[in-house]
Amino acid sequence: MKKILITGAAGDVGGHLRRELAGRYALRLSDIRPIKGLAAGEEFVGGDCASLRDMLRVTRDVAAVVHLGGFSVEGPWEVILRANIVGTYNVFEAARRNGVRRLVFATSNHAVGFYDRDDTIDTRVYPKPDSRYGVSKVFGEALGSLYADKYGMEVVCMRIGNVAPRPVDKRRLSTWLSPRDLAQLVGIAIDREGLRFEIVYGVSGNKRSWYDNSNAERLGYRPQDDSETWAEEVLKNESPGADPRAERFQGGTFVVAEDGRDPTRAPVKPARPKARARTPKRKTARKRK
Ligand code: 15L
Repeated sequence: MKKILITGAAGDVGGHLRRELAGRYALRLSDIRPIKGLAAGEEFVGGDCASLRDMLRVTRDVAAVVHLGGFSVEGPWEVILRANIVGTYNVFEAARRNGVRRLVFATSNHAVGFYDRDDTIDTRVYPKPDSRYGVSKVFGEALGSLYADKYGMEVVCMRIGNVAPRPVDKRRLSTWLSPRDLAQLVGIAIDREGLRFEIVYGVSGNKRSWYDNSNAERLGYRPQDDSETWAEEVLKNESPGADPRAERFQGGTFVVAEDGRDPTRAPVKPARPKARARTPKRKTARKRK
């Protein structure tokens, strides 16, 4: 059984992938956060993508890397720089030095989020990132191209839409990727012979898709799911968006977002401040008389 490294394995997409790929590959899971409750066939090797040293340790003796790690939404530049620019470089470079030929890079629909919702785009369009996060994904794709051409690595960049058990809103009816379609696409990206550099859209066979995913189909991808199954229910619950730019462009609220949370999710209630722990008074040493 091939041993596959998944970086960022503690995240949502990592969770789906672990479940779907169980029994197909031996999985080495890596994340900056610890992962408890390992299943059979899984091992955990902790590490921070921003450390080349960590990545050299983590990428040793694996057949392929699936790089999901990094910051997964818009964020401050310093955060994106460290986690996604430096982090992605380290993963590619460590894999190269350890002789790992195959790398699957989780890029994002936000690499092309400033295309209009009326456009249908294929994988050869010029990138139009909608955020600093999107720019970091374009960087990763460019790095993949360099490592393929210069060092002979085999790289598949998967512009993931939104992985979830079902589409959650109108925009996601066009970008949804079901967990089993995700697994099918990742399986192709790991196992298909004769790849050099490929970009594919990580989306299910959605009727409302904005993507011409013929490159993925050429590689053998046959999605089993279509968001249309949930369209009626999703549209019934959809409330009109506040910003016309977010409605116009494929990237949705990422085109206007500035801070470091998933802007497409409902606002999180601010946590109530915890009662301050009382610090015990320091005993002052009595002066000797
Ligand atoms: C992404 O790239 C994010 O990682 C994810 O959190 C979602 O926001 C997704 O895009 C999306 O566009 O729905």
